[in-house]
Amino acid sequence: MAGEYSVKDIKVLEGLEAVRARPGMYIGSTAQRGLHHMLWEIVDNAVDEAMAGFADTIKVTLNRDNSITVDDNGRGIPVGIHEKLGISGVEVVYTKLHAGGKFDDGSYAYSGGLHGVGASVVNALSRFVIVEVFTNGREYRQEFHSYENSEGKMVSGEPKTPLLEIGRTRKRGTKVTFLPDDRVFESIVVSFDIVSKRLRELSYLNRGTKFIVEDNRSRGETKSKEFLYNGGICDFVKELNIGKTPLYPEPIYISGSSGGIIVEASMQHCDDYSECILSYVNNIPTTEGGTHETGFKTAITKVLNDYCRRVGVLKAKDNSLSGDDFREGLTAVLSIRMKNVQFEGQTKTRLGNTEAKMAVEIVTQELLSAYIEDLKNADVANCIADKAIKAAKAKEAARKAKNLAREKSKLENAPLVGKLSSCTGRNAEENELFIVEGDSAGGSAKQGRDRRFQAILPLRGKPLNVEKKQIAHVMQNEEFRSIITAVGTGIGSDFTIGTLKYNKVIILSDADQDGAHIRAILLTFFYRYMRQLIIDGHVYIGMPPLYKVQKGSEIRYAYSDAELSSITKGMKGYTLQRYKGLGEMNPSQLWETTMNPENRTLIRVTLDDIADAERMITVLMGDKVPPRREYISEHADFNREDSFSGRTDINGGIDG
Ligand code: TSJ
Repeated sequence: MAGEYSVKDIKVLEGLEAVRARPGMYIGSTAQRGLHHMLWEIVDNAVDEAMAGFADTIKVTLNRDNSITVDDNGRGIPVGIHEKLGISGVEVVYTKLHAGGKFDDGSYAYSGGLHGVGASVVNALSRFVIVEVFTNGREYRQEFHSYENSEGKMVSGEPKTPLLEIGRTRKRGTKVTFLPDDRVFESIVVSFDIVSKRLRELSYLNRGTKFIVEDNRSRGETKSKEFLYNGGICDFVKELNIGKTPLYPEPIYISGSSGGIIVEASMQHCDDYSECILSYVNNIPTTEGGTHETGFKTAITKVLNDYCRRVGVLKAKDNSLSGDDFREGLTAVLSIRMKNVQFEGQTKTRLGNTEAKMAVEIVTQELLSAYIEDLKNADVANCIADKAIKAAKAKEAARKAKNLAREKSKLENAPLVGKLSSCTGRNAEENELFIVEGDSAGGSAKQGRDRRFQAILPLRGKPLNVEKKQIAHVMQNEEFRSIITAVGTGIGSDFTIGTLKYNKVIILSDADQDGAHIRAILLTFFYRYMRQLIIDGHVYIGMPPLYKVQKGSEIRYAYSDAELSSITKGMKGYTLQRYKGLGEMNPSQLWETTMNPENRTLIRVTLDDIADAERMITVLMGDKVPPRREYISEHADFNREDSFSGRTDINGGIDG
């Protein structure tokens, strides 16, 4: 069998060896993200089949040996011999770099993969891949493997068998099982939660396709979840609005295409003041937005201003309302499909294609206008117009209040940030702002810090819960005023990252429920009013120790219960102090354990998943009790790990 493959596969295998040599180039990283990326590459192929209308069920199975099976009930990867390459379709997909299951540029060009690298990369980075195809009453199977040969050289993604006809079957579809290579990845254990979240998102974005995840890894019990939304992105919007009060019962839905770009959007306003637009290109979240989102917003502003003028809510002499006014309280999901996607931005999650702006603007303008102008929808249109007028008035009132405050502070010549202890250094790149819970901890932090680059802003008591508050209200709040002034960027539509005064903004609160609440309020504030600060990775959570272990003159600190037991294991005659708050540490202890860049641990707050963050924030910080109770009873466990999952959903990662 070996001889049969040797000649024609030489080139192919060289290709896959390149993937082995530099996996990061193909899947981003070899950490958890990269591992899951492998799975998404495979799932994307099945999603393509569903989008083409040939499959309606996709299942991901997590197996005991850490291998993963993905199957669909579509037409099956073509088993015929590829005309030019002389090998089966299955083998093309798995051994040709960039073949990725797309045989021509026709109906399959919309597939997702972040890098779009395809199944061959997954093959190159797996110990084995087994492909089973069920089609035309027959079952086929081919295996691939990666191994170290007798000369100690890695052979990657080599066919172990040819494509074999196994027998007869009544099934239809493709089934792929692969074992990520533990010689490549830091860990090969896939997260059930991450898979569930992504499949749920995919099921919203691909209406009518059932996604199943099944976890068979723990002995005796199988965990599984199923996602199927016949309402597609409208169901998504409804779900995001759980815990809020919609102004009209059904989300607006539009779907059309222009210039070969398929556009789909759903939107619904609620009685609160936040704006949440989730956008996707080819099922990939565009966290940083981009051209499609711009086109969407432009069209909404235009259509709704036109409506307001036509019905006389705006008179000839009135200025048009701003986009912000129409987006106050708006939840929307925008999903487009297009070819040759270009990503830009800090995290490569902003769409750059200019043609996308045009297409979305044209489709949205036409279809939203048809919806709004339809007499059947007069109530909806009036609700939106009403809401926008109120928003504009509130903004005007806020502007006046702000000017007043500015005049006043000019008069008194009092700096707004009375409590801030700034640092002496002027290099924003190096500077850090610690927002510290409580005056006493604030005092310790001031004495303990390195004043050359660390500034301290103590917070007295609990800050205002900004969720459900209008921006004007937030700006009148003294605590937030001092934060806004200290950070230097401005907020909301005035935000500019260029004037940021600190590279790191670090939240330092106690390791108890109150501390978790304060942290949640502050994160909500940054998420709602300075989101870019989070997206660009400037927001951190400081981690004070939970315990001090002292034996004689030797002192050690433990940051978790696990660390405490490992420190005290076998130790005799020590004293243990549990820190209930930051205030219990003296300045030098606080510096040593929590502020000194040499020793401290910071958690960087990241925003992978806006849908998730939105859900968590409205549920935890909003004013409706039942959903909050539900969420807390699902997640509550106020131990260390979990008080940190207060920041999660806005997901964290450790940074030295
Ligand atoms: F690529 C892959 F191996 F990763 C993979 C492909 C993995 C999984 C789970 C599913 C698939 C897959 C591919 N499912 N369905 C298909 N369909 C095709 O490849 C296909 C079938 C028929 C035709 C046709 O034109 O007749 C075209 C294609 C692309």
